Amino acid sequence: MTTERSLVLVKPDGYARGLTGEVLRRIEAKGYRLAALKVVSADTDMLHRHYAEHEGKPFFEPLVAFMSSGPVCAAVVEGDRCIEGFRTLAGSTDPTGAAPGSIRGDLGRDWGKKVQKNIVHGSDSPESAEREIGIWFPEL
Ligand code: RTP
Ligand code: MG
Repeated sequence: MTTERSLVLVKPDGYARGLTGEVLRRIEAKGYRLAALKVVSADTDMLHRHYAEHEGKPFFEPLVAFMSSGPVCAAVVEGDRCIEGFRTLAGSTDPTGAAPGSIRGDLGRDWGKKVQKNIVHGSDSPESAEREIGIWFPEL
């Protein structure tokens, strides 16, 4: 077993569409554990830190604006290889190309626009997960 933690966000589009329960259901159905959970209105300082790897890219400021446009649900997900596992559950970044069966493939609909509203975020490595958990759950 390789027990990992991942920082998962239900982004403002997913939260506003009432998909939080569906995302959490899929996480639990897979066998991962919700180690921490809360609804947060993220400020731009948090989001700049969260998305630091994308600073300077053309989609960075619009992404920060989108992510601060409404509440998000933040979760610490725990389980065997759950970092890769959740990204598989999420599907590829662009909802149009995401596989059916995945969260983005089944539910994502950023029609005709840049890739932005894709329902969820999941950490991409153990290092990213610990860094991101520190931003979203400083109390842990
Ligand atoms: P995430 O970080 O949200 O789990 O998604 P990801 O790894 O699949 O995608 P990443 O490349 O890290 O991009 C972070 C988020 O930025 C938005 N994005 N917009 N070309 C674009 O306009 C563009 N590319 C990415 C998406 O919301 C993406 O999830
Ligand atoms: Mg990413």
